[in-house]
Order: sequence, then C-alpha cells, then structure tokens
Amino acid sequence: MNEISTPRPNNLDAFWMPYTANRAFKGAPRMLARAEGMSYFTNDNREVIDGTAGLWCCNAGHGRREIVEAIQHQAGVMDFAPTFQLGHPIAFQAAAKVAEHTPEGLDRIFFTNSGSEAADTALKIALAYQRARGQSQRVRLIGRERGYHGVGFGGISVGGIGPNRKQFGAQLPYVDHLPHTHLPQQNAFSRGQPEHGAHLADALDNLVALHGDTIAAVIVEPLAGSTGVLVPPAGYLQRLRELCDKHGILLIFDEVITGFGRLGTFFGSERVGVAPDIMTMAKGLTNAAVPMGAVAVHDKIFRAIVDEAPAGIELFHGYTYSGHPLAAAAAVATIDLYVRDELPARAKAMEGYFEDGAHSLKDLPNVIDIRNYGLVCGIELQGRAGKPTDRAVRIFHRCFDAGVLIRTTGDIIALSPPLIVEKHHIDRIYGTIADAIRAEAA
Ligand code: PXG
Repeated sequence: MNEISTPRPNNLDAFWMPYTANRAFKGAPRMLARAEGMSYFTNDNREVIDGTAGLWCCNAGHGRREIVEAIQHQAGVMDFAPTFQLGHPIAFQAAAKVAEHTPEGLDRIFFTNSGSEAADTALKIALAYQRARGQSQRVRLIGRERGYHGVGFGGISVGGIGPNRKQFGAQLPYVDHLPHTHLPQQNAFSRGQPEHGAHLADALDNLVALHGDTIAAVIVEPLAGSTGVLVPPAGYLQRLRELCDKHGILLIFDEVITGFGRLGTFFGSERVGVAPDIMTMAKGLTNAAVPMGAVAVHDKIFRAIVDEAPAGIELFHGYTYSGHPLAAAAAVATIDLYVRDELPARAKAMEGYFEDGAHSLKDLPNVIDIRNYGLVCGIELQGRAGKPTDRAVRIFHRCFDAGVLIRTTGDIIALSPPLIVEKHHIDRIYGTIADAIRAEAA
C-alpha cells in the first residue's frame, strides 16, 4: 500500500464531521481507506466486515465493478449538463429504470441528491397537489414520533427525533405527529412484524378531528431505521392507508432505507403490501457510489400539478444536480445489478438465518429487545444508569477493533449488512457482537 491509496491526513481540524462527536473522534480517529465486497479496510490495512452497508446504502456490496465502470464511462462522455430546460438521455433512462420497480402508478420520478432533499421534495409536491386540486386549505403535514426524514427544515419538522430539532428553534408551522409504534411490553423479541399495534394508526382519526380538512399528507418510514429499528406492527400500515383514503390525505412512504431490496422486495411497500401515493428513496439507489435521491410520484398527482398548470414551469422546485449524469449512470448500473443478481430475493432467502442469529443473543446481559425484518435488525440494550449511549458506544468500539462495523443509535445496535452477505459473515457479525456485549456486561 502506498501513500496515495492509504490517505493519512495529518490535520483533522478542517472537516466538521456530520453527526459525529468531533472532539472524541479527533482524539482517537478511526479511518477507512478502501472497501471491497463485504469489507472495509482501515488505513493500516485491517479488514472490517461491514454490518451496516455503509449507512444502509451499499446494498450490492462495495466497489462493484459494473457501477464503477458506468460512472467512469459517463464522466468521460459528459461530466455535467443541466436538467433545467435541457435534457440528457441517461437521466431519462434512470427515471424509467426506477419506475420499473415502484408500485403501480408511481411512475413519475423527481431526482434529488439525498434522502433529505427527497423528503422535502415529497412534502412540497404533496402541498402543490392539494392546491392544484382545489384543496389549498390542506397545508398541514403529519409525521410520526421517532421518525427520521433527513435534516432539511421540512424533514426535521415532520421528523420525531428530539435532538435533531432542539438546536434549531422554530420549524415548519402546521405540523403534527402520530404516535410511534414501539410497544416493548407487548412486542419485545418479535420476529418480523410484531403482532400488536395496528390500532396506533387510528390516531390519525384524532388528528383529523383536531385539524379538520387541513391535512395534506402523512409521511412515515415503512420501517423506522434511524431511531433504532421499529418494525411496523402487522396491519398498521394497511390501517394508515385506509384512513388516509377516507380523509383525502396523501400517504408518503420514506423508503430511503427500506428501498432496493433491504426488506426482501425491491421496495418495502411491496413487502408490507401497502402502496403509498408518493415514495422517497436515496442511498441504495446508486449503491451510494454517487449521491442521489429520488421521489416517485403517482401519475394522478403529476397530472393534477402538471396538466392543470398554465403554460410554463409547472413546479417551482429542483436542484442543479437533479438527474446528474454521473449519478444517473450509477443508478442505471446499480438497478441493473440488483435485477441481474436478484438481490432482493437473496435478502429474503437470507432473512431466516439472519433472524435466528439475531435472536441467539437474547439471553446475553442487558439485552432487552431484539427486532428484525428483512436484512435489518435492532438489538436494544439496557443503558448504563446515568450514562445513556455509553454501553452501546463501547460495544461499537470493541466490534470495530475486532473487525466488525455495526451502527448504534442511543443504546440500540442496528444492523443492515449488504445484501450479498454470506452465512459466515452473519456468524462473524453476531459472534463479535456477543463477545462485546459480554465484555460490557458490568
Ligand atoms: N429518510 C430516511 C428514512 C433516512 O433513513 C434520510 C431520509 C436522509 O437521507 P440523507 O441522504 O439526506 O442523509 C435518511 C438517512 C442511522 C442513519 O444511523 C440513518 C440515516 C442517515 C444517517 C444515519 O441510522 N438515514
């Protein structure tokens, strides 16, 4: 390994790291230098098995040649061209490719650069739709406690994670929240969808009683990831769908982590058997090789906004990089790879083994819940008294040092390996976590 392929920056000051304890990190940095397949390699060339697909992103595994070559090729053909009033073929090709896999009718694709932008775009489209169909009193947006929809002002407003909001004062007005779906007393150690909690969707009736016909849309993650893996209770999303229809409210699924095979189907909506009106995606869309997000919109919404508008621009929204050629090339190659290697089906086939491995940790000290669905698993630990997150952070460090990358949020371990994961990786991931949990028993 030479100096060029193993960067060793000697000054860590300038990069203000996102969602990171900057002081702690810079005191003891953990640097990744390269990645391949199921693994990262540190700058001293130590292998670390990736139990997280980067950050729920690299569903096809790292460094896939087909994606790399598509990006290289496109960079040589055309680096950039705007999509405002001009077009380039690869962006249209990418949109058509995405639309092949979205639920029926959701075949209009708006490109963004991230999941956060996709969430804000989806909310704006929902508002524009209600206005276009003569329901301009519908200005209210409903999120859910413990929801995560990125870090834009729209996303944090409908989001339901306190620390993401409290530094930033006022947010969007006209926002309300459904209760979260975590019922540990009834559902602890559920395998797959928990049995109890469909009734929690009925809270939407209460919000309608409160807000009348002013609600434009409800946005939820089909499976809440960031907050520490909350699997939707059986029947919950069906009930939410019914209530949205009853009250003329749009249902938005944020599929930023549930998209692209994570739950054993191309999109999570297929697995849970509920189709939204609008769907957001990012991360796995390009296998994270180039940043890209997207919003899939039902044709009826597109038509209401676009066909009914006077001549000229129909939606005053877009990003310089919407449909960026390199991202679009990556998306086409990535989706082709998911299809060719049948990665959603592979995830489904591995789910049972992954689930058994997760639940084998049940009797370890301080494990208070284990929940799983598709290739996602949450292991909730009893935090140390007066020291929230301490136990999980130490377990994270122990696993990393032992060659396994996990993700923790609060005192919850979240796992979401690339969909190419093999049984021996699963054994290694859970074995390493078990050792770390035992070592932090005190
Ligand atoms: N929606 C959902 C459901 C997400 O999970 C976003 C939107 C925002 O995407 P961008 O691309 O703007 O970051 C996300 C992002 C974690 C973790 O630890 C999860 C995310 C981001 C960072 C950490 O689980 N998800």
